Amino acid sequence: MVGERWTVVAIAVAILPLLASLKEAGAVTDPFRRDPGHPQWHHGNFQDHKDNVRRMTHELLHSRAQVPFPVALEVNVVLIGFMNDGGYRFHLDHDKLHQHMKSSFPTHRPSCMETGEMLDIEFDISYNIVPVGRTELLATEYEIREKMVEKGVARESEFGKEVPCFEVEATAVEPTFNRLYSYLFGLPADASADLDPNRALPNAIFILNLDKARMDPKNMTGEPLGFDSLSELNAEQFQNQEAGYVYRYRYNGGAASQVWLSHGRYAVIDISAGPCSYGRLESEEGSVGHRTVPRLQHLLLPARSPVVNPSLVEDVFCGQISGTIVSALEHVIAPDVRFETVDVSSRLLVPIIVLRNHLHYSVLQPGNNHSIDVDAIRHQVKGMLQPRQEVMVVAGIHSLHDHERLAMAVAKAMRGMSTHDTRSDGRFHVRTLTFLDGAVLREEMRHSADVLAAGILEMADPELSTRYFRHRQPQHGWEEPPKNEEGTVVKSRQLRYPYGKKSAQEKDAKRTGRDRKLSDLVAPVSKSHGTRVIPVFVLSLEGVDPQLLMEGENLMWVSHDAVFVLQHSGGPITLSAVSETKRMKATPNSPQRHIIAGLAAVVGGLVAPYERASHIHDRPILDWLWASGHHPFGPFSNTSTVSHMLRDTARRNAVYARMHVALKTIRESTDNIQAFISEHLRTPMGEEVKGEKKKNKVELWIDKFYKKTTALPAPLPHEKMERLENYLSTLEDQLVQLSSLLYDHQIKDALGNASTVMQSALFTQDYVEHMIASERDTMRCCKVIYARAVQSTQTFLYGGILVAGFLVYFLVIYFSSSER
Ligand SMILES: *[C@@H]1O[C@H](CO)[C@@H](O)[C@H](O)[C@H]1NC(C)=O
Ligand SMILES: *[C@@H]1O[C@H](CO)[C@@H](O)[C@H](O)[C@H]1NC(C)=O
Ligand SMILES: *[C@@H]1O[C@H](CO)[C@@H](O)[C@H](O)[C@H]1NC(C)=O
Ligand SMILES: CC(=O)N[C@H]1CO[C@H](CO)[C@@H](O)[C@@H]1O
Repeated sequence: MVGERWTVVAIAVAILPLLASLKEAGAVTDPFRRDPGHPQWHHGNFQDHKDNVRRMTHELLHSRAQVPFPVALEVNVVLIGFMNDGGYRFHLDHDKLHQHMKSSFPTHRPSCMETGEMLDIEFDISYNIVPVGRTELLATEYEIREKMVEKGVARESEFGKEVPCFEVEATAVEPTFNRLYSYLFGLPADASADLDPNRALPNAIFILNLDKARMDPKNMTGEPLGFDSLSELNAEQFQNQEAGYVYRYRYNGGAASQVWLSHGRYAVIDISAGPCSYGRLESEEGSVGHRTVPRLQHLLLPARSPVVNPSLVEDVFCGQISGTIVSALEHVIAPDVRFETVDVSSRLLVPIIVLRNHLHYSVLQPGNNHSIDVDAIRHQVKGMLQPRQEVMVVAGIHSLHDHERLAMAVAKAMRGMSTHDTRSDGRFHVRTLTFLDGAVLREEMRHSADVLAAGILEMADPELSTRYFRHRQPQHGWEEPPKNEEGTVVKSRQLRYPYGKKSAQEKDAKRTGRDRKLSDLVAPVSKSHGTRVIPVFVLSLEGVDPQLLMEGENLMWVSHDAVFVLQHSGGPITLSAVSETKRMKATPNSPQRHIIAGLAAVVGGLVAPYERASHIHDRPILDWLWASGHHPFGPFSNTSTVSHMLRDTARRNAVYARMHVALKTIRESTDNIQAFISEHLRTPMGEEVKGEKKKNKVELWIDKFYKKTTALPAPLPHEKMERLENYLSTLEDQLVQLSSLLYDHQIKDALGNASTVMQSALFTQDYVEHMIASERDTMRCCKVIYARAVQSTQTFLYGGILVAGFLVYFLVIYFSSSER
């Protein structure tokens, strides 16, 4: 009996490993599973960039050449279906793509959208090209096929025949891509939802080349595909790779596209989907057409020349796809910055001020189409905040009738615009559209924002109100409200020059701001220290033109300090934005998405992924390719949240803004020193002493004096120069460290360090100014010594030459006269 039992146990022990090994055999075809020994994704080493970063940083600090601060950035390009296993069994050599990207787009310098200036930052991009295996390819194809829904017909190409069209809801296939992302980068399954700003999470661009014949939804077997479907194609199958249908993605019901930005930290480019076309009517700018994203069909099955050279096709495709990758980099991974705001406040107050001209409904009441979800807004803003910053979102309703000035402002801001339409009967028709001018609104509202916001906060929580606002009661009836109110607020240090010239409005506002204050409403209030207030004005209007929009066919308008959103119950408004053959519609009833978009721009400094400042055109230009996806901007999106990729960008923007200010300050200081020295140091001929030209960089005097590479006497004491030089070399170390932190996505630490750098730059500026002022004083009383010092070396030489000249002159005179 006992023996029998032992045999059973022994058999069980023998069978268990067998079962386990069977399970493992099954796991080979199990996609997205990392087995032990799976090659680990390798986050490149900062050491590879360090020398370059240090060299550029040194140059930046020690020369007057406009060298930007280098920030190393790693981009992962994931290739799916490019190893003779995807559509057309096409092969793309990942080394070739790597070389191509590295040589054609090694650096990128973002700009500030508002000023049009380039930031003092340059991305030094390193590419990781990651090919994906067949198991994952088949699994992805299977998942996408499962989610295809038939939606009418579409044209295969510009003039092609009409074929059935299938649509894929991108949010439905997103979990598959999330798994792929976690699998590739060795992260836990829910990594993309991680909110920790200090976690190093990679950015990725997925490029898909799927086999449309294999995933043909007209031929549903309902079974996952096996490896046998990866076999070589015969000529007929090759010709038939488009499989007589078209599929497209829609992100949460937005415009149909073949590229989209996900909720996580990746973007997707599917070259086998589409073709799609979207853009704006009557505008040649940035429209997406059938050839915007490369298609293998055009390369491998050209209509005219039937013979194609495979390696040539690979080269051409490499060039084309790199263009698409660059567009993703410029628009979603390393985009421009909307406003150059340096926000060092510890608290952020977002009062949502609803101004309505009716009593029909309240947009703050939940459960309606027009409702504003304040919690969701708070959550989104939190995602873009800097570490250790806290946010308070409050909402309140005011009646526009109670605030005459604001009502007048709204009336003043209405503008007319005539457009031309062709009606369905072919007749030409002129229409007048009304829109609200945001700049006019802002001008009027900015003075009332504090007062209204304080009122709302008072209602919500009186205790918090005293923390954010200090009520100042004039002690006597005649006492003016304090003049230094603006001084108590942490100001964002920035210049507002819309592309060069300062707006007259801005100046005007400064001048007349105080006397227009709405002091008649509530007792004067002032914001307390360390609070940044971003008012969101929601204009809930009834009885207006049902087609009323704001500028630029939008329902939202932002300036660097306020957000304006329009809400009315007019019908869907037809826009000039077109997706395929349909014009997009704006629903002015639901303000939620527009509020989030506005706050993303002001709080996070995010630009819409279809905009970019262009220095060739000297204005922002549009490119609609990335207009679809997980972001709240523009007519083609239908999402009220901000993706993790853009949230990261928002946090990085804060670091960049600080760096920009710090570097600008340092540059100004060194320029000041340089100017001071040039003023006092002249050659005996009265010319300024010029630095030696060394391959387009000018060495600074401070460097020369410090290193004693010049014999000239320094007008500034050596110990002071030494202190400055020490400061510059510490700064150099700090900057290199900062670049390293940014490379590793350690945004929290980077922000802390950037603040330190900015502060010390500001202190140094003060120090330099002080030093120059005191030295100027010294110079004034010691003029003689200074003059003598200059004479000491060069003037002796010139004097010697002069004496020699006279001697020769006299000799000549003497001899010529003695001959007589
Ligand atoms: C459907 O799929 C089967 C097997 O995968 C294949 O043999 C057949 O040719 C396909 N039919 C069409 C119309 O694509
Ligand atoms: C847009 O998004 C909302 C909310 O997620 C959804 O209810 C609506 O159906 C979407 N629109 C379209 C056209 O799918
Ligand atoms: C929201 O709008 C849709 C269509 O525009 C309508 O069918 C639905 O009843 C509305 N919901 C509410 C709660 O008003
Ligand atoms: C100058 C400075 O603040 N350096 C800090 C940058 O961040 C790292 C990591 O948090 C600190 O260790 C440094 O002291």
